[in-house]
Amino acid sequence: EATAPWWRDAAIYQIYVRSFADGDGDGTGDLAGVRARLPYLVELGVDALWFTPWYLSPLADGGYDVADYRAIDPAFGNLAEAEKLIAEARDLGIRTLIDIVPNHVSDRHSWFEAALAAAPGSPERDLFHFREGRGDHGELPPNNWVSEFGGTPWTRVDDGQWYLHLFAPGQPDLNWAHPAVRQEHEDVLRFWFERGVAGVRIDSAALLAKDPALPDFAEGTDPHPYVDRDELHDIYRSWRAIADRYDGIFVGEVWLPDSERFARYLRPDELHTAFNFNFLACPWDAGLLRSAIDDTLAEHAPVGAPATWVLCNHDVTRTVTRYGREATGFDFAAKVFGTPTDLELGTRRARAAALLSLALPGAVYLYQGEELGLPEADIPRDRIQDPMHLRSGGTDPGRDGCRVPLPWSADEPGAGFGSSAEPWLPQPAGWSAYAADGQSTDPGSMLTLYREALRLRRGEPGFAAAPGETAEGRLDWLPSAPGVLAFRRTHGLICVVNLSGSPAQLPGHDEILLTSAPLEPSGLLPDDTAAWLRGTR
Ligand code: TEU
Repeated sequence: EATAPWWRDAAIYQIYVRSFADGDGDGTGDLAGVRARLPYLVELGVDALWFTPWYLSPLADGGYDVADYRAIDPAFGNLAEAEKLIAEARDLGIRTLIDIVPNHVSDRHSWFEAALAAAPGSPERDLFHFREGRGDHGELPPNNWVSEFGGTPWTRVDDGQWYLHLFAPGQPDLNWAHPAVRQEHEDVLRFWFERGVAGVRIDSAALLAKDPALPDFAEGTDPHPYVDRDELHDIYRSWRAIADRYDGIFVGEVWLPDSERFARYLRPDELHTAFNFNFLACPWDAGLLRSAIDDTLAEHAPVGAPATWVLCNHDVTRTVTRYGREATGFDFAAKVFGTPTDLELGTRRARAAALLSLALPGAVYLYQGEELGLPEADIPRDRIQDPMHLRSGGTDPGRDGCRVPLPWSADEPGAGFGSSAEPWLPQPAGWSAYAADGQSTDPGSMLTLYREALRLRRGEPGFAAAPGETAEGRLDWLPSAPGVLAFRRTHGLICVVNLSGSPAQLPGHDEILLTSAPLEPSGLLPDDTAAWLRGTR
């Protein structure tokens, strides 16, 4: 009998290496730090680790600016150590996913350095998008596109040509119409699969292909000059053939408003899974959450792919801070200095959201520090490193507030991040209160809740699929009071989340497995909390 594919219902832990744990005491997280904390990850109960880029990089965008896809940044370790880490994790039953950044390279990548040294029109320049500018003297950017980090995505070089970078100037976009670009990335995939990785997250997966004319963009232009172009599917079909040889999987960062277009990437000959972030972007509202869940399941069902559920990642506001803000009108990604938050409320909702996301059918991604209930940190302006900060003239604090070095032990300098060296980003006052060591012995902590939930998710038959179903099984909504979400998983587990504003009745006669907060004395489920029950089959 064939075993169910592991990735359909895996719990995958996202490691932002620079901020996870510092093994060599220089204030920057590294592979030695991760290796030392593998027992923690085993105890947490995750199936796989996804490492954000760990390659050689000048860190102009936290490592999403890669100078060499086959080398580990010396700040993090070296290749031999990465191989050891992959093997050690594998021995502990934990798989490794890496992050491939195909849309762009670092301006310190040898290809780009060669392109700069070469003349306009040279084969070296052809690997990128170099163009003449507009205006009488070529002094204007070649088109009207806007960078993800604000302003024009074009930078002019000494000889007067401009190069395209959808992100920071230190991230020149590759020309995916060039066969050498395809060849190189296929080699890089093989390189890492050969080293034992089980899967690959594909960064900005819908942006690689560009209209070769690089025309101006106008709202409604179809096809879009650089989003979700048909050429991408051919690229991912070649990638899939490589992955299949190693039993490797893909998770694409493919966020498209059109669910049919999204689903086109999820095919037996393309990507296994993808992120759509509708769940992450959803405010704390029962009706909206239910629609986000239903829409996500509905877009995956026809193509037979499992959904992925994400509450937080290295690009967005930490969950407790997000949910502690007014449920109406917040933008999950846009960050504003000093936006007030109610951390007590946010933490209650984040605990409930943890039980909700871990009960949904599909794979779940857990961003480091979420299991500690870390809030978004306010980073002093002069310490911000994220290029996103430059968008809108520095009024946006960027994404560093969710990338602060983790607190491991309350009584050590830097909250136990690794040494007495100052962590690369400042930890806010009170960070030690979130330390993993204190939480691990506290039955009421966020860490204990995550451990319990992940343990049940692995072992509880209520999560299991029925015969003939895919590994992740099914979800059926149960009748419930307004503002209460209640659903049943294939083999009986029931999840109830109360967003009604007042205590709610639990379905009768079911054994309670886990709650995100104590029940009311009357046996009611408090507002903004969740429960898992063992239902009848
Ligand atoms: O993000 C891609 C992406 O679409 C981002 O612009 C995202 O919309 C933004 O961070 C707001 O949430 C990926 C990585 O996750 C991000 O960290 C990188 O900066 C980016 O690619 C460039 O590689």
